[in-house]
Amino acid sequence: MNKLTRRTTLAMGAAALARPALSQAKLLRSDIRMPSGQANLAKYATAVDIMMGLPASDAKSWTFQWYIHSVPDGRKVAELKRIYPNPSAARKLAEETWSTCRAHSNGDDPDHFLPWHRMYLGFFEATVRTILKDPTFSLPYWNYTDPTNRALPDAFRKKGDSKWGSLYRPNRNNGVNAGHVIDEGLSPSPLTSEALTEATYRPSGPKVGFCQNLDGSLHGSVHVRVGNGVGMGSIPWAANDPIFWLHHCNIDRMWASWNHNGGRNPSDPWTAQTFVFPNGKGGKATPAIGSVLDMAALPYTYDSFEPGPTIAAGAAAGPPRAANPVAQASGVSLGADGAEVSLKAVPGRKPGPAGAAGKRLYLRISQLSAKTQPGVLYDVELRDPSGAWRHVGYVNFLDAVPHADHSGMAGMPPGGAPAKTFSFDVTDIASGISGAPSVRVRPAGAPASDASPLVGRLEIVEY
Ligand SMILES: [Cu+2]
Repeated sequence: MNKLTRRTTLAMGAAALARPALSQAKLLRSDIRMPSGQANLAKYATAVDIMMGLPASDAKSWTFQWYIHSVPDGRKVAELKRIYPNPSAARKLAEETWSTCRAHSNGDDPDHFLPWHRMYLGFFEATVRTILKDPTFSLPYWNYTDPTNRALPDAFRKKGDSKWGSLYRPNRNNGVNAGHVIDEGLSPSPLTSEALTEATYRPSGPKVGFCQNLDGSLHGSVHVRVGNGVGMGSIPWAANDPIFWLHHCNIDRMWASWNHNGGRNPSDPWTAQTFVFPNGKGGKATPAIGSVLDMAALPYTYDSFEPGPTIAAGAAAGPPRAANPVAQASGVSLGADGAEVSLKAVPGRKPGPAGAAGKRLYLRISQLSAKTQPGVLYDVELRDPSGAWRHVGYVNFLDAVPHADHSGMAGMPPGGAPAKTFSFDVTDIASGISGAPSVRVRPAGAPASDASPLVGRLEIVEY
């Protein structure tokens, strides 16, 4: 699955950087392994160093940029008071923009994930250009879907290094800063581009759609495997790790790839929703979702897109059908070893055989919650008709831990469960199960003892 062909190297590497920056030329976001990516990575390390030295009251500072995603421990009000003792325009901008990540909290629309982070990245990139006085800077990306590229890039692991030290953070999981691959011990790897097979952006039938799939699976897995509960593994701390921006750059590239392959973004009134950001030049911007949906209209592109599958126009079209629940369980607490649960057949339904009349079966897992981050992925397995456990996929609790003062908190149910759902096609495994289907959810590693992870709902639906 290595997309870095020699052709791409030649076409997109040195040549792109050598080209003089014309005002209307698009900036090229490159793989960090390419010459252009390497050059931008060095600029990035310099910029992070400068940003970390700026006072937090400056919208160009590292802390301000991190706090846009989320101020940890519900301390937004306290931090506003500490950093801005007096009213000012800068304070107003902080009030408007801190803790405004609009996708990872209870009550948020999960479909905001991609456009909100695209804007966040774009204004961060503009901030770096301002700081470096370098209009040619573009964010590089870390492509961990390539199985040969799954160790945290070297530049982020050099503690105290005069050139790269700004990119180091201690709050990473065991082995990560020693260069172990972040999917070590996991088979199959969770770092796949499976989300690219989704036919729609939003949920459709039993499927969660491209945005939520990418968010929950690939995006969440990288967060959880890279950092601990005060690092990449926890939403309020994640953007303090410099790898955050290269991770999200790759996630943005996955979105651009899905569009490139024919996936269509929504075009209804949802696209009029606006968000607020510092614009990187001392002012403020309030872009609408619709302004970042079309790659052709954006000031950057990528050196390489993920190949297919091609999403045919109207792939998800057809008369609406019901997704019929076949078997369910609720309120499953995961102990130190996880849990094994036997789903109860929905009255009047029996869970198989499926596949008849073109029907498929999906295992849907939703309403996840936890007190703190368990710090591990969970392996989901389903027992097939022969009694063997078969791997279905991974789930994580990245955005299942409530964090105070985040947008959406007001409407959050007590102990709240976010709207995000994981959905796996289990037709091949579940077809032919005659009794109650058994599902096993087990931690891949030792979960934090105080996390109390809970899966609110598990169901198999026929569609
Ligand atoms: Cu993220």
